[in-house]
Amino acid sequence: MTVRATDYDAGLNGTVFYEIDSYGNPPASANGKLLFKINVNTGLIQTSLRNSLDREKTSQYFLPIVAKDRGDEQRKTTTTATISISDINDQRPQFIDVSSVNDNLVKMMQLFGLKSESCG
Ligand SMILES: [Ca+2]
Ligand SMILES: [Ca+2]
Repeated sequence: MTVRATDYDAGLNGTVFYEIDSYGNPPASANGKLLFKINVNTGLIQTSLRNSLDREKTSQYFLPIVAKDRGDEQRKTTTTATISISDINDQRPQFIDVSSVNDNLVKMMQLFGLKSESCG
């Protein structure tokens, strides 16, 4: 994923670079390391830690990004990139508790049995 910002000023005043906005509470791991990094020049967003993302735990992240120019009186704009984690097939099918399903079936059959007795 790549973010782009344009700046119509000339020269350094219009030269844009990108940073993760540390004031915007960017997503981090339990030990405080940022989960994402951004290429200063291209705006390319990548994960910074291997195997740190799990769609089954968090399927979406909001990454605060700031674009700055290199002018003397630097101007900047912040935005939030929404990052959706795509699924990998890392889970096996799991049976839900079979015995309790049977229990419920038995209870339901008993209920129906009672009803038909009281009707007839
Ligand atoms: Ca500018
Ligand atoms: Ca999965």
